[in-house]
Amino acid sequence: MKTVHSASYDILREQGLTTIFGNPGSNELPFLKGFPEDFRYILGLHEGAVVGMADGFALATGQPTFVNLHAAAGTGNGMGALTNAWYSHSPLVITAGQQVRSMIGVEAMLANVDAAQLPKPLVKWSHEPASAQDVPRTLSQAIHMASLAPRGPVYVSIPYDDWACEAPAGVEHLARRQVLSAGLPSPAQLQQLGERLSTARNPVLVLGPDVDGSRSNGLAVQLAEKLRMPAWVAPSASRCPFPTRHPCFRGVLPAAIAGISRSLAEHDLILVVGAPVFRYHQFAPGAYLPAGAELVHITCDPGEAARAPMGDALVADIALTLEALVGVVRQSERPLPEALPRPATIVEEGGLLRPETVFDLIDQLAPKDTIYVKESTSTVGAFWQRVEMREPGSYFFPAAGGLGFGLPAAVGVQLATPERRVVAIIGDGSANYGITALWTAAQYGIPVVFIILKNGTYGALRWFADVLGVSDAPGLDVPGLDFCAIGRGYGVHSLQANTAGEFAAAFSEALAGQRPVLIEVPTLTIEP
Ligand code: TZD
Ligand code: CA
Repeated sequence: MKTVHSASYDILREQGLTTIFGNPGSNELPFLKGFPEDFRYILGLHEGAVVGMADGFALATGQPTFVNLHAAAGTGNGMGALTNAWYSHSPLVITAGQQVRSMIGVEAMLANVDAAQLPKPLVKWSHEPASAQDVPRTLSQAIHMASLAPRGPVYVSIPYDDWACEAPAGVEHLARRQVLSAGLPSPAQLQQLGERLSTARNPVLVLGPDVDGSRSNGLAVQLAEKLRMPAWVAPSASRCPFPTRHPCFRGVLPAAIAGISRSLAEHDLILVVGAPVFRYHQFAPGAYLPAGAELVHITCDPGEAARAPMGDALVADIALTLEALVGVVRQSERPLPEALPRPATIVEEGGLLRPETVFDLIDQLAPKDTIYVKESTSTVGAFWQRVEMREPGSYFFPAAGGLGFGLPAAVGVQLATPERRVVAIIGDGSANYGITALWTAAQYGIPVVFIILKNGTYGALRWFADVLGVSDAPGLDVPGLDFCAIGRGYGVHSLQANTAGEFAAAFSEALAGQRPVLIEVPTLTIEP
């Protein structure tokens, strides 16, 4: 007899979901029974860390990634992390164990009452199959739903008495299904857009995370070079879509309405690719666009296209569309933009190190293809200025600003990308939300270099408090944390660095080894 259990594992195997991120409970044990040898289970000690690690893995591989959580409580613990997965189009297939079917109605312990409702609105699709026989097909649907554009997390609740049931006849067809999408604009749409770009007087490119997500960074460079236009990163950047020392590179746009208009003044055509228009943050009202400017938006996400407050939009595959556009636009005669000046080296005055100095040392010492996972909110601007990123997939930041992504995601990205080194740059505030991922790094030998910038405060909130005129808010400082002791407690080799020399030595030692290392660096607070 073929069971629901074996049919489901066949589907996961054929579809390439053989790494399972999870934290188990009794409802999940029947699923984990007879765990196949060609699968690997990555245990996280808290579901926020489980989903964060899976998110990093999914973003780095671009593939649907399987998560197994415990009932309602485990799902709830993971939901903060889903805010980021939702906005980063991360294809997470999240499953949770449910009580046996006959015990859900009486609300026995661990019954996930109204399970499909629980993770909404942070998933694309959520379901509890109506019968055991429909579990394999539901998992197949979940994988394809997560993978189709716009990608995103999905959720399936599975009663634990389903796994031992007999699978329906014909179930083997599910494992081999291919569900593909095609998304090239029509020739007429491409011609029209190409003409609009070729005849613009002063066009500008604004690139978002889905350019990096579709590995189209090189195509964005070709388009910028052909049209000789500057390239900005869309506000609230969660990935790096363009090489940061290219002459066309202009930096990350501010996340405010007025600030964007100011930064893009003088341009007559703004081409936004692979980002929402726009992911604003601080409220600074003003004109949405500079005077006289038009905006064209290419996105894989109909929701992004429809909700934008201005501009025209084209919903299409990012990579195919950029490739086609490079072909149809005419080579511009304008001079190539001039590269941004490099920021001056900071003169340290003794006392606490400045984050800029740490970043300069990282830029000097790290391999050029290093992957950075960043979650220190007050140092984002300094980081983008000072650390070169060249390759696709070089930068990950929480896409919804939900803290607890960085530390676990770094572990997931490193697991997915053993051939490149992952350096996680995490604030002393942020580190606490996902700290248990240190244990997973230590136990599975995942060699992330964790750099904890310890300024003793929620630095970005101090800046925000000034912006909002709040001078007396409680709860903005985090003194008394010893990350070396915490790191050792979770089994991670941990070092403290108080000076530039000590940091260079610790970072070099970490890079030379093949195990996870935590470096705590006491730093000054700077403005974001
Ligand atoms: N909780 C969660 C889950 N996400 C959040 N974004 C916040 C709280 C609020 N928050 C921010 O938006 S930034 C920040 C908090 C608490 C401070 C982070 O402190 P840090 O970084 O030490 O990581 P900086 O460099 O000191 O700002
Ligand atoms: Ca801090």
